Amino acid sequence: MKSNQQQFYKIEKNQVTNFDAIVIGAGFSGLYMLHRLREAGFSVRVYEKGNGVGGAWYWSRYPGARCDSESIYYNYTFSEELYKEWTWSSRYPEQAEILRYLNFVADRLDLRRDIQFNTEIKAAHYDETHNLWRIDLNDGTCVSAKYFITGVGCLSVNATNVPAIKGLDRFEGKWYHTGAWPHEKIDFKGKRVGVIGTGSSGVQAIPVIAQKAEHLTVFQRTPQYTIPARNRPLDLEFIEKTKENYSEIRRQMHESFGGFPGNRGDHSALEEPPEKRQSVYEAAWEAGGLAIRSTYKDIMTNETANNTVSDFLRSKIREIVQDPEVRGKLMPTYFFATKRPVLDTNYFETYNRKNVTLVDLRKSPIEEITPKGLRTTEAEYELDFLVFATGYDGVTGPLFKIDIRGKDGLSLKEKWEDGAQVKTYLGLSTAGFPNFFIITGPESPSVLSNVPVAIEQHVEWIGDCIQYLHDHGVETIEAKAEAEEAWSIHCKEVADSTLYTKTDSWLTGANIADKPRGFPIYIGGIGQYRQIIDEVAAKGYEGFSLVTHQKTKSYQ
Ligand code: N01
Repeated sequence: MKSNQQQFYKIEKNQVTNFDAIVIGAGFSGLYMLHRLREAGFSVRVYEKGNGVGGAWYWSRYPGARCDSESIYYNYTFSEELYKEWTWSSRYPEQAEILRYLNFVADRLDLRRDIQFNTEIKAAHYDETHNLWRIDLNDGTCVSAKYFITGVGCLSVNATNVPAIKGLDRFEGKWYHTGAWPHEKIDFKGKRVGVIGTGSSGVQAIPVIAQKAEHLTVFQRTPQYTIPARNRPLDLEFIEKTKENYSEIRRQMHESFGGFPGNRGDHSALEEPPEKRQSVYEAAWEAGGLAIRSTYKDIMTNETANNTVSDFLRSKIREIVQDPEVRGKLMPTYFFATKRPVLDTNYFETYNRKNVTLVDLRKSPIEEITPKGLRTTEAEYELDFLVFATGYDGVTGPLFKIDIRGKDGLSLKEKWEDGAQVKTYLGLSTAGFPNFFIITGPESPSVLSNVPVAIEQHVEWIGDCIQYLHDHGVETIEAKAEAEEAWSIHCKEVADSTLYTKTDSWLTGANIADKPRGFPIYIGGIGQYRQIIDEVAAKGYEGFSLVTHQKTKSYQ
């Protein structure tokens, strides 16, 4: 089904219905996947629910939304030209700027002509007779493709977590979820606002809303460690230097542990004299950002080592927050960074404001949402606006929103949920689902790395794989069950050798009732992961079944 090299389809709605590849989502993943396959001459169609490109950055427009990867690393690196044409304005890019960047990429690479916006993929079923994926869209259209590729990401608007709290339907005020924020401006001026949740989204939104609202009530279930972002404008000299060093920066990003250049600590926090360790943590706190996590090699693997940095961060909360009772409520107890670490701008300082109240939900849980506000076991809080910063059904949630079925009608949800464990081969594919690829899928580095780097790895691997299949006359590629079993065991062993699995979080699935617990992220490092997947490809896609020259009926 391969089209001529460089010959692109002009696609009008309903005109062409069979493609070499169909991709879901026009975020970082889908845009690059489209470009990569189209450049190789394949016909590709991207379906996107939103009315524009951007993926999560199209939807997450909440106040204060900003990425916590530094901007100069939060972009594509596959094209030197593209890299050099774009200039970030500040150390951490705000949501609107990331959206502008992705629009710039879409325009620059002329991607929109192969993206159908305002369209959701409802179902994708593998048709074994024709070796095709049949895909149902929300407008009733059915399309098909040889390859089906998801670029839905791990955190999607389709999988926002709005807790089932009694009474929400009777609330007379307005409510919003941070991950599905309205596109029109919400004016908090003079309003009584409640925010539930103190993860990355809540920590960013709370200080900004507090500046506008008449009164802000924060409903906190788990206190959070956060580190100052120390955001600042980037100066021209720095930007020019970055652009000059493009090749070296790209190399370091791709070979590193987390997708960022920079060294990781090579010795134990416990080998360091306490005064020296304190000064290392102070320097990291002053510099801002996530580097504190990498100051010593055992912060994420040794409880005592982790306690040294957790204690340090608690001491900072004590220094910043004035009211002793509020300070007590804000003191986190879990191992630092075993929930996804968070960066902030004036988060703890916000609790010194007179118009901010902190409610400790562990002491007084939510009973119900009332027409006028929210009632805990201790009090009722009257609210005009209620903001759910309550996160997502992460990693598998976005995939399970689509009825994906492989061979013998097996559904992805049934396979992974009934087996009580996600199983993938390399986080890229799963047995029983031929010609199906998952960009930043479960059991790949994804959300515990600098995500655009993880995306580039996957897109390039998938692009090369599809080219290989075409060149070698391969009809189908499918992960072998034993290869995926071994990969899943390996991922689990790596996770269990760290402290991550000791804390309940959205990473373990603990935030969603009845979700099977696990840790579906490969945390062996992005550089190491690249070596593994590249070696698999170099060995002719070891661990996959490749079927060639199979007679298939053409699909009408
Ligand atoms: O969601 P979260 P998020 N009652 O799941 C609480 C990425 N991201 O949207 O910890 C009361 O982290 C929950 O409490 P607890 C990033 O990967 C990146 O903030 O479960 N509270 C927690 O406090 C991030 O990790 C950026 O006890 C409830 C909060 O809600 C991921 O998205 C910015 C509750 C949810 O925190 C998700 O972050 C934003 C309930 N029923 C997001 N249910 C940047 O790059 C949940 N909570 C900066």
